[in-house]
Amino acid sequence: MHKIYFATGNAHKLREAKNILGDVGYEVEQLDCDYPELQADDLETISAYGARWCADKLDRDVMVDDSGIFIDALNGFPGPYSRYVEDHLGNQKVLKLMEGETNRKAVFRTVVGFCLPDGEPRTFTGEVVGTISLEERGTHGFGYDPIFLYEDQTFSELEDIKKNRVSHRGNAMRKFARWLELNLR
Ligand code: ITT
Repeated sequence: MHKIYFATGNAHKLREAKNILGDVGYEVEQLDCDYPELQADDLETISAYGARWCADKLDRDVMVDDSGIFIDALNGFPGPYSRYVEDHLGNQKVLKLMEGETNRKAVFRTVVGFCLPDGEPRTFTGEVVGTISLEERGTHGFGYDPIFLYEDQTFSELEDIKKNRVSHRGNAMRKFARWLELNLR
């Protein structure tokens, strides 16, 4: 199996997935499958549910990616609600919530979900630890990238290729690719 079908509506994730999985020999094709976003406290449950839902609906193997940013000082918020917070608050309001906060640790997490038709979904988790910057910086990337500092640069200050090497998504997708290699290829 050299092709991976990726159900996502997010063009930035698709671009990153094509690069990450392309580097380890897989072609990625986008699927249109708007799976219901389960309200759950953990990305694993949401991702597994989405993968199974799409695999059953489309009758084919499907990969999904559910991601979020977990900010220590906010007790892990926004975590699984990252999409909602980005759409309704945005980075400036997140920075406002963090004003005066000295603990700026944050973890970006991606859970890749994969399912074959009539199969059990599997999940592969990738993380990267960083800090929340004091202001938005950089022009690359998307979403929370301008406020997520990895070492001394925000993800938005890194070229895609560098972000993918260390990112939550890179780590999760490379884990998934190793599993595919051993189990399905
Ligand atoms: P899907 O169609 O794949 O579900 P989505 O944009 O809804 O796309 P998520 O729910 O996984 O994706 O993303 C949660 C939020 O986190 C959303 O606001 C994204 O923009 C943001 N996000 C995800 N990955 C990111 C990354 O690598 N860098 C910055 N922000 C990211």
